[in-house]
Amino acid sequence: MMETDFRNANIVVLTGAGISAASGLSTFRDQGGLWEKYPVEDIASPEGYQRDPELVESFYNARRAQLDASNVAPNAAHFALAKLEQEHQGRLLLVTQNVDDLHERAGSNQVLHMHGELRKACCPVTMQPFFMEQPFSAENVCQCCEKPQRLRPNIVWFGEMPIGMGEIEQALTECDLFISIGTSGTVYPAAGFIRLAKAFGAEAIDINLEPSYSSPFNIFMQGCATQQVPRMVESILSGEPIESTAEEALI
Ligand code: BV8
Repeated sequence: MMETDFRNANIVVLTGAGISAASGLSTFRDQGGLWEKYPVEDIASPEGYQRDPELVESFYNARRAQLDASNVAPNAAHFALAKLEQEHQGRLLLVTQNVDDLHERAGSNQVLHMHGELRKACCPVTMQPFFMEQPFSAENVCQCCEKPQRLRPNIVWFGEMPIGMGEIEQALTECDLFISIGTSGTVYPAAGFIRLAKAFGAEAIDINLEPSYSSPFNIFMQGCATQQVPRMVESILSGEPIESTAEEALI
C-alpha cells in the first residue's frame, strides 16, 4: 500500500494501447493484435514504408477510419485522466504511446503523443505535422517543397526519435509519482521511463491486466483500466492510500 498523500504531487502518466482496448481499438501484442497480421518491420519502420508505401498507407488508413467508427469512443479510464487534469493541484504530464485521439475526446487538453498521431500527416522532408482528413495516397503531396513530396503518416516508427523526449525526461526527474497504464513495457525509450522516475525518487503505479513489466513498480493494480484508473484517480484526488489489487504489493 502507498500512504503518500499525492494531492500536490508532480505526476507523470504514461499510457499504452491497453487503455484504448475497452474502446474497441486493437492493441499490438495481445491475441489478435495489430501486429499479428503484419510483421512490424513492414509497417512500423521507415524501411518498410520505403519498400511498400501502399501497404503502410493502407494499414494507417484503416486505423484512421476506425477512429471515426460509431462504436469507438473514450472509456472511463480516459475520462478519469481528464478529471485528474482538471482537478489535480500538482503538475501533471500525460504522455501517451497511443496515436488515437481518445484522450483528447475525453477532455484531456495537454497530451504528449510521443509516437505521433493517426489524424496527422507530415512532409517527409520538413517532418512538419498537420491535421489531414483525406486518406494517405500517392496523390496526397505536401505544399512546402519545390518538388511536392508524398505525405507520410505522422507516426514515429522504429529507429525514429520519439516526440517530446526532452520534456518527458525533465518531468520524470522531477515527478513524485509515475503511473503506467496499459502498456506491455516492450518499446523503448518509453519502457525505460519507470527506471528514470524511480532513480529520482518517484513512487510508481502500474495498471495492467497482466504484470507485464511490473517488477520495479511500488503498486500493481491488476485489472481493466476502465475499473482501475477511476479508482486510482479518486485516491489521488482525495489523498487516500493507494493499494495493490494483486495478491501482494510488488516491491
Ligand atoms: C528510438 C508506431 C532512438 C505507432 C511504435 C533500447 C533497448 C532495446 C531496443 C531499443 C532501445 N532503444 C531503442 C530501441 C529500438 C526500439 C525498441 O524499443 N524496440 C523494441 C521492440 C525492443 N525503439 C525505437 O526504435 C524507438 N525509437 O528509440 O529512437 C533514436 C535515437 C536517436 C535518433 C533516432 C532514434 C521508437 C519506438 C516507437 C515505435 N513505434 N508504433 C503506431 O503504429 O501506433 S511502437 C508500438 O508499441 C506503439 O507505439 C505502442 O504504443 C508501443 C507499445 O505498445 P503498447 O502500447 O504497450 O501495446 P501492447 O499491445 O504491446 O501492450 C498492450 C498492453 O495493454 C498489454 O500489457 C496488455 O496486458 C494491456 N492491456 C490490454 N487490455 C487492457 C490492458 N491493460 C489494462 N486494461 C485493459 N483493458
